[in-house]
Amino acid sequence: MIDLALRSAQDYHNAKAAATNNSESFWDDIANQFEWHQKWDKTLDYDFHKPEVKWFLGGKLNITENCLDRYVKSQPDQTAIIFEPNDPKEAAQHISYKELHSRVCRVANMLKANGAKKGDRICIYMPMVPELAVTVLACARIGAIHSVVFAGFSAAALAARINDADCTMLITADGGFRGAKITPLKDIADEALEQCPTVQSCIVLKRTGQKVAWNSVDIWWHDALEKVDDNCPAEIMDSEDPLFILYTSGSTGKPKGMVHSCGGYMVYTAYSFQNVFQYQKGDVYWCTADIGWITGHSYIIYGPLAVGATTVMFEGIPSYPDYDRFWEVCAKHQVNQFYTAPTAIRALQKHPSTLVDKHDLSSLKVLGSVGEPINTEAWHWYDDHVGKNKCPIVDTWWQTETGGILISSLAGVTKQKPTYATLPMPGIQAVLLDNEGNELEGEAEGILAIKHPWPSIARTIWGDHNRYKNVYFSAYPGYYFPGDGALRDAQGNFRITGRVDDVVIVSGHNLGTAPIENALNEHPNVVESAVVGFPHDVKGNALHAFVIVKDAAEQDGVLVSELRALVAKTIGPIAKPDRIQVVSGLPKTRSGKIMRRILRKLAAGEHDSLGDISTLLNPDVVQEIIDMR
Ligand code: 7RM
Repeated sequence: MIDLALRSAQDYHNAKAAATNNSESFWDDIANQFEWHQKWDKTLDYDFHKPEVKWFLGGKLNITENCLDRYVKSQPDQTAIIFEPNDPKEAAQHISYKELHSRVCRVANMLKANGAKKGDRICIYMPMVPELAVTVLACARIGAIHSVVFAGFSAAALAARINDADCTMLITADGGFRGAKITPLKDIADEALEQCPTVQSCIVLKRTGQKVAWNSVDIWWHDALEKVDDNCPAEIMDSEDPLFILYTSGSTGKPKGMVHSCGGYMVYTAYSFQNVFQYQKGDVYWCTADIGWITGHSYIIYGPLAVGATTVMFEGIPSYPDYDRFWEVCAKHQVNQFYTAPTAIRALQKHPSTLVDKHDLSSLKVLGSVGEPINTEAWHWYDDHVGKNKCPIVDTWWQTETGGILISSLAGVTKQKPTYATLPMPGIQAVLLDNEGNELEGEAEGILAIKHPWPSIARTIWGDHNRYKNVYFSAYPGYYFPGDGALRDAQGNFRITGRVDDVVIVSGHNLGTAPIENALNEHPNVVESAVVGFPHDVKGNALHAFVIVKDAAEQDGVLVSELRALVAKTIGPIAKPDRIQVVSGLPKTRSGKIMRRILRKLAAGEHDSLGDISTLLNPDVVQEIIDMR
């Protein structure tokens, strides 16, 4: 293993001081622990006004040599990936570093044999099976730029992403298992490819065994693999060469293809993984995200493998075959670090806690949260029932654009504070700004911004550098602007309050919708809520709350008055929602983020201009909400 570890609060403070005083020599020392074919001649070149960021300029490397070859030498038989299938009756797989290296090299040769080369864009639309991780790494092996599209997206969404990057190859599967359902990936891919003239070959993995249509571009994975061996020297990449593109939704309909580069991304994901989760050799680490999201890229594949860890890949869903699957898998594989999202915690929290308590979770040492602010109730449930009050919880704030975790406690090393992401990582200069862009000091609430680059910041938006500039660097010149609001306590801990675009001005008062949701969520019968503004004759805007309840039998009238009183008590009468609507679900993205844009339209009665809702996790609830009003 390489030694990147911060083991005490003192280590953290020293690292932070070193990174602030001389960021370049700080990152040099860390980057020096990786394997480079050629050392960089300049550590950092940046100008946030242009904007341009480059790290380890002139450095040559291949990230897969750092994730694989290095550990084939030092720990060939150590498990790299534990694969837990959707169906608990199917055997789990333990893939060693040696085996993973061999599989990656073979698939890399398969890609090459079918025409792929350095710099090509390859779209990956696959279920959460080991071949997905292998394909991602195989692209990196040959210097092709991978663009993973979450296997729950529609044909239209897939086609838009393939075309945006002019991908020449698609890797997919016949189908994917998800709980009791099968996603017909090949059918969806076929429909998408009707609109994708640049795709010359489509390699299809057999997973479900279902019948699929066959076209001239199609090649079976197993046939193509038979023709190649596993000897594949790594392509030598420039530190700043793109490693991958990953699409993230923007405020307009068109998704943004965030581009990450080889050197900086490797250094930062490894460093942050090691220190946030305090991973120790031999530990079993499980991140429940899908590889279709940045969390899966950085903290299932690259970060863990770059430090020689054992990482669990789970094909299924938390509710299948029952609502205790997460805990069953934790016990089965003796998981030490468990990393999930608040939306999953809240969903599981609705079910009897005996489902958690019946499993032996004594292997757990660290719990993590990512994706949205974690509300107080969910934080404590996680702490009490899953961690048994013995596991530090790391609330990790970051984005697709940041590549890695920017604000989080370091498990057991720096102090945690419920619902606070806490302190910036060493090298991350997080500040709070007022609306005019002035930096706020001490205890304050404002707009979160980052002053100095870190190695894994996205370098551009694929094909649209101007949009990159406008979205992230124009609102507050000289800063990276993530679009989130935050508050800071007297000790410097940050609490992310939500997207700054989720602020509603009611009768001239700026109201963040997140604190109102937190207040609503305190009610014992509320599982989840979302609050949005809608136009109001008198107040300018008024608030509409959508709430999901545990017990639908409770009288709506009683509940509504209790909720209004609760908000008045917690925040103030001004924050009382005008409307409170009980719903069975909230429209969410596939990664579990509430689509407030759609709720705003629903609250405003603009049912006809909802835009494309087909990429939602649950498009049906939209109609349900309309019908119930
Ligand atoms: C990793 C990921 C990014 C947005 C971000 C925030 C929200 C993520 C937290 C959080 C509060 C957290 N990437 N967010 N983590 N908010 N606390 N710990 O989710 O690109 O998909 O989303 O998610 O608003 O800007 S993402």
